[in-house]
Amino acid sequence: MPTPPKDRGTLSPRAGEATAFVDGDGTASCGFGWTCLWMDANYYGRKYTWSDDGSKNLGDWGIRDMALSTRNNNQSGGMSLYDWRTGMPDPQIITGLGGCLSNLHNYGYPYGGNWGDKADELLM
Ligand SMILES: [Ca+2]
Repeated sequence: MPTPPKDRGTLSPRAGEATAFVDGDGTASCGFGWTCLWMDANYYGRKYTWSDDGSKNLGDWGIRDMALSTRNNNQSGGMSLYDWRTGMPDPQIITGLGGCLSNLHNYGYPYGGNWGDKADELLM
């Protein structure tokens, strides 16, 4: 499994931030100022939320290669998911401000296949 690129994925879990998860209820609910990931498509499965901008190594939360739905309700800017590749550019998929992606299986991956269960890093 590729390791984090230099100076990326440096923000570790903090108290009060995404240290617990809830089960998604099938709606893209994500509070203002927050960015949310669900482990199943269509906003089901375990839901993780973050409010602090920065780069997060999803492995620190035990959810590397697991995300399937996204919602970006942060206060400003896009949210990127990265798949770390060794010796190749790291592909990214962006969820625009106020936007959501219901099923990453539906988004083509640059090296073939789709984005389902690939994200290693969240940058917000
Ligand atoms: Ca990956």
